[in-house]
Amino acid sequence: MSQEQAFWLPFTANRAFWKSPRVIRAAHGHHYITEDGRELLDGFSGLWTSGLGHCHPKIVEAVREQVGTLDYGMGFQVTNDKAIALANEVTRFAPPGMNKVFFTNSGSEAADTALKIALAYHRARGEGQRTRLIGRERGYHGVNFGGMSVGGIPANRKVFSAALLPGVDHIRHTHSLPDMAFSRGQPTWGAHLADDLERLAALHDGSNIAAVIVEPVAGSTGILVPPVGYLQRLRGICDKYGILLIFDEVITAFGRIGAPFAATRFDVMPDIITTAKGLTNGVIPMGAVIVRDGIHQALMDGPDKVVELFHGYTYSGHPVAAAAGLATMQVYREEDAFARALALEPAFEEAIHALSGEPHVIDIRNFGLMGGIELAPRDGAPGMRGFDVFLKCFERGLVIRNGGDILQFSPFLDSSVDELAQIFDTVRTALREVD
Ligand code: PXG
Ligand code: PLP
Repeated sequence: MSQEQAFWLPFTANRAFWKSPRVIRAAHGHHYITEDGRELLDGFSGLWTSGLGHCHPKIVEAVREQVGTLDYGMGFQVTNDKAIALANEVTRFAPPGMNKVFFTNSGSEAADTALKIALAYHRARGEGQRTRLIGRERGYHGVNFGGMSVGGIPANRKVFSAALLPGVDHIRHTHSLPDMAFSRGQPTWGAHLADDLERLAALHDGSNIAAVIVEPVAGSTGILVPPVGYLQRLRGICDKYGILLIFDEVITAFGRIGAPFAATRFDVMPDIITTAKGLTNGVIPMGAVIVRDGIHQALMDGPDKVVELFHGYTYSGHPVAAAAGLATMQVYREEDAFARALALEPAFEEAIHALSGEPHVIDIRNFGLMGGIELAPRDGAPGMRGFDVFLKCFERGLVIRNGGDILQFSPFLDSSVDELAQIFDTVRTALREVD
């Protein structure tokens, strides 16, 4: 590509990228096709998005049909049939008592929407003093101002420091290499880290805290698996002080950890769930906020012709996205996709942990079909070794993702054991090649 290109890529080293661009032009099933005709195995299910595989015929057909029937419909004071149907379908998968769904277009918007709903809820109940929001170190809740503020990724916050929301604190993250390296599944050490919320409740008085938002399993910062008992303890502390618990399930929902939601798998019920990605199998952008009935009810209080929540997006409940979502929910059921993911988990765990002892590897962790391999950073160049492994894998026909020096894996819900072997054999070769 000799000509200067206009496209500015997100979360990408743009200048290095354009020196040797990686461009995909098609996909089918578990593979991508590049612009120069190479077939690549997708080891990341899109970007955690596409658990059912690319271009699933039933979802493709539903989108085709919908775009020729209702391309867009006004979403404020009017709606469309597909948005109504999808909200109902989503609640069939959601934990009991969580029967109201607000649509957004991304996980970032879902995070900001959830925080606003939390504030509105407390105010509607006469607890308008509950304004403080609590996130967690190493949390990722997207890149909009709310999500960035409760998020705990230093690089995402640094440049925007002065514009972060006021009144936000963070509890400690749950990862500790000395205490849990090479754990399989949930580490047994670390439930006490939830008590950090007690510290903030004491400091600010719990009655001033609106909500705590956490990823049940943190994804973007390298698969941080909650210690046994940690999420239960967090729930208990929230109950003690009347703090809402928000689970950001943008990654963990819809089969990624072998269940409809992490709430189901861990049997810990949040008050609000945010999701996106697997909601439409990544086919059309869409996110959602699912709330406990009582939260919605508290806001349905004033005169009935007055808007209850001054919030929404032009594309909230977009009919084509909703049609993709409906087809996705149907395929999850027909293919028994969450049970298949759960059944694949032991093979995935074996395959990823077989890389312990390979060069540079200082930790391997997994839960559901989420896996991370942490590499020792190069002296003075953090992240570069991970990036080089990503590039080597790409050259060898495999797409993975590196978050700095942590390699991340997100196979399809119906990946085969052979594909898992191909993924980790390629990574092994790459690890032996990089310095
Ligand atoms: N919350 C969580 C838990 C996420 O994982 C978002 C919110 C934001 O969603 P949108 O749709 O606005 O991107 C995410 C997104 C990675 C990676 O490398 C993960 C995400 C995005 C980009 C990279 O793991 N997750
Ligand atoms: N900016 C302007 C000028 C707008 O008119 C709108 C929506 O009408 C927005 C931003 C928000 O866009 P969206 O609803 O797609 O988030």
